[in-house]
Amino acid sequence: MNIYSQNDPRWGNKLLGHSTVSTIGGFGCTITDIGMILDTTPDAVNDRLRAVPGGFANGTLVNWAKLNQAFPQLKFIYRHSTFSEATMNDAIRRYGFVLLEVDYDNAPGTRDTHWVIARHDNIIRDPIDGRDKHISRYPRRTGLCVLELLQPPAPPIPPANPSNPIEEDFMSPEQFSQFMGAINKLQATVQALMVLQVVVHNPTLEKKKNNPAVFVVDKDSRIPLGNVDELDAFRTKIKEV
Ligand SMILES: [Ca+2]
Repeated sequence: MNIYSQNDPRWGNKLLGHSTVSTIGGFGCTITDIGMILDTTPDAVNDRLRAVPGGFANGTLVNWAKLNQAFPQLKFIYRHSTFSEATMNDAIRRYGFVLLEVDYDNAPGTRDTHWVIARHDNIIRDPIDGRDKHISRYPRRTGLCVLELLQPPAPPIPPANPSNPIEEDFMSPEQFSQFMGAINKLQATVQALMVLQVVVHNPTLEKKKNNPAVFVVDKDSRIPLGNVDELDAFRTKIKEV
C-alpha cells in the first residue's frame, strides 16, 4: 500500500470529480485513500472515476457502486453507516484494511466528514497529510466502507500437449530423467545446458528431419544445435555416461 497526501502540490489544486470549485486537496480524501490502496496517484483515480458514468455522485462523492467498474481490481463489499469496532477488525482481518469514516474536527455540529484507511494495530493512514497515526486521532467514527483488493490473475500455464508427436519423439519422461542424471554427471557442460533449455522451455520446438534442426529455446533466441543426427548422437553419448 502506497502513501499519498491529498494536499500534495502535484494534485492538491486540481478539481475533484465534476466540481468547478472543490479541489482534491480540500475534499479528495476518499480518492486519495483509493489511490493509496491501488498504488495509483489521486489525480489518476480522479480521472478514472470521472470517466465512468456516475462514478461521482453529486459531483464530488465517490460512488462506491461504480468503483469496480472504474478499477477492476477493487471490489466494493459493503458500506456501513454506523461504526463498530468488531466490524472494523473483522474487515481488517479479512482484507487487510478498511475505509473508516470519521469526523475531522471531532465536533458534531460541523459537517467535515473524513475518510481514512484503518489498518492493523489501531493504526490509520490519513490522506490529509499522508501520515500514519493512531486511531485515537479521530474519536468520532461514523461509518465503514469495506473494500477488497483483488489480486491480479496469475498468467495461464500452457497445458501439456501429449499428442504433440514432436515433443514425444524428442524426449520421453524416462529419457528426460536419464538426461538429467547425465547432466549431473557431466557437470552441466555448455552444450548440455543448451539442450536442457530446449527440453525445459520448448514452447515451439521445431524439428525437421533431413534438414538442419533449429530448436527454439525461447521467444527471443534461436540456438541451432546442428542437425538431428548430431543431436541423436549427443543423446546416445549421454546414455553412455
Ligand atoms: Ca465535525
